[in-house]
Amino acid sequence: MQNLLAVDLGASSGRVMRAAFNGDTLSLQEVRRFQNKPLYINNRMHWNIYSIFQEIKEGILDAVSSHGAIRSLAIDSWAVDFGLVDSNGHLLDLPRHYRDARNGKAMENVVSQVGKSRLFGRTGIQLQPFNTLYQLYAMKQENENLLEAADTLLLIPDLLNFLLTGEKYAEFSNATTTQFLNAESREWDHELLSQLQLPSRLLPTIVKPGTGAGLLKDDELLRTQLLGALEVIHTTSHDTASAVVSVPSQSENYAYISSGTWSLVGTVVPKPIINEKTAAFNFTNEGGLGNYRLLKNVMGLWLVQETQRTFQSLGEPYDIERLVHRARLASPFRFMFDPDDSRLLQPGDIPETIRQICRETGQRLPDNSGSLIRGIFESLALKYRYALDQLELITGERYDAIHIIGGGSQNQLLSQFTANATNRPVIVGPVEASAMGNVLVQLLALGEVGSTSQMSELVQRSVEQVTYVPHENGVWESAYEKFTSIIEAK
Ligand code: ADP
Ligand code: LRH
Repeated sequence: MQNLLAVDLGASSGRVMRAAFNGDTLSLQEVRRFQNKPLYINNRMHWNIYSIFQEIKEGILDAVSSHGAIRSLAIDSWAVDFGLVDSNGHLLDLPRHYRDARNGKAMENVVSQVGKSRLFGRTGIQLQPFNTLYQLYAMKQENENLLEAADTLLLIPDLLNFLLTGEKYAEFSNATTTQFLNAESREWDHELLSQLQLPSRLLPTIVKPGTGAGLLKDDELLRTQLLGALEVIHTTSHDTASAVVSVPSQSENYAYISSGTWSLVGTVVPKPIINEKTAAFNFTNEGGLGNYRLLKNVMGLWLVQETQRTFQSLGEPYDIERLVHRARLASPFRFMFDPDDSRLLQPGDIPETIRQICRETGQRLPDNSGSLIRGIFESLALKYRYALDQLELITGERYDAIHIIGGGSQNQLLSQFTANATNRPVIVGPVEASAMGNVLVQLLALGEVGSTSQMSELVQRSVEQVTYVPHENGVWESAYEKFTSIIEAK
């Protein structure tokens, strides 16, 4: 039996997972879970990276004390965000949170200088205000000193690897999400950056997922004898990349929804698809383990997380299971809205914004918490269908089943709605998809598995899968017609 550790950092929570691999199956146990909340300083929205680092270290110690020696460790996290390190290896400022309001304006400026089609054509990445490119541009406008003092830009998992090992690299899968990696050369796009007068001198060497990141050097951790020579590995360090590695499908002909704070709806393709359709639908091509994820970001369960925060501030702290239960009891299709309305991206009073959208579109308002949550789930499921239709138009394929993976795959009501809205069977699991994929790539790096098909066989042997069969097709078809007319009328 071998012990490996996956550190998986999502925008809503981080966890340290212990994986036990016996040569035939893989099981995951949560060793430590912690909330990941933005830290506001003078109205700027940051990530508390020091607190995250502390949690990771404590998680490693917890794992060693409960499970003994650990063979390797890898970190994956949400995409696009970064820290700057100076030439002495000191972190400059706390990384900014991708939902910080400053990015929208920066994207407008960059688009006006470079043009949408050149930006997409060179990178294959969808235009989203929070991409590293726009964040870097916003930083230059806001505080150029910081960029001048910096020596290296490290995305979150690369930064944490650096804090653990002293080594500075950029792992490929996450690097693609910056929107300044050239899709053709697979190297940093120096030309694009210099057009915007952004410093490409900050960018470290790109490494492939499944390669060594260095040995743990942290003195405090190494005082634990069992951590002798712990190898840190570059997994597919973008959490979505790791999640998709864990899809238990033998063929590559499937659609997935990686469901957590975001819902990433897509498929895998051998190389980026950069054409007029992908540009028009604003699909993205993110790098994976020997393939690309052609996908669309849908706003996801962020809508419910933020609604829970609003309820909490009103003294009504509902947990997700209770909300799903209430939604199940509410009446169907009271209202519907585009979950990707840009007003919903930033933290705020989401229930009120949804009511506002209902007023604008002449619909009934949600009449209680169950009805609000049901409308969110129905609108998400309908938006998944919308993205799936676009995906099929791009690839010319028909996907016979949809795999839902990640924390949101525990939401039985949303899984059923997704099956209904798409009229496809929905297969759910694994729940801890990013951690599972993270470990699979470690096993590949260690030579314990030899191919991606062996990896998905391993997941199939290790994880229980449940299938939801579509129901009420007629009702959902008419709901979808209404939905498309509402979201396309904007
Ligand atoms: P991320 O890593 O993007 O922060 P996760 O993959 O951890 O997100 O998914 C978090 C979401 O999963 C929660 O916001 C919640 O909606 C959903 N979830 C978690 N537990 C449950 C549950 N028991 N039942 C239904 N949904 C759940
Ligand atoms: C999901 C995710 C997603 C990105 C977003 C910033 O956690 O990594 O793939 O688009 O966060």
